[in-house]
Amino acid sequence: MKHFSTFAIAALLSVAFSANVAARGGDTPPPKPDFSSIDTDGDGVISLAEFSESAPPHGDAQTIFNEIDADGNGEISEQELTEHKPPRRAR
Ligand SMILES: [Ca+2]
Ligand SMILES: [Ca+2]
Repeated sequence: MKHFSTFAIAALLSVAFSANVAARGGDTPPPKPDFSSIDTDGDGVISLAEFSESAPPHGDAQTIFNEIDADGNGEISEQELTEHKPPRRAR
């Protein structure tokens, strides 16, 4: 029985590890919003409409948009997107 348990745990760990790797996409970092991919009309700024289409499903697009739009002019420039940092990861 002990032998079986060890095998079962090893199998479970193996599955969990594989799932974790698959979820993270291997060693590649998580996809970061790319300015050009959000700026779909290519005018150099991200409008709320463009942002809403590319925004993550969680959270309110307007709220997140306002956080990134540092100068509050209703458009996100590439600099504003680049300089915006999520609250977490603060060192
Ligand atoms: Ca645009
Ligand atoms: Ca702005």
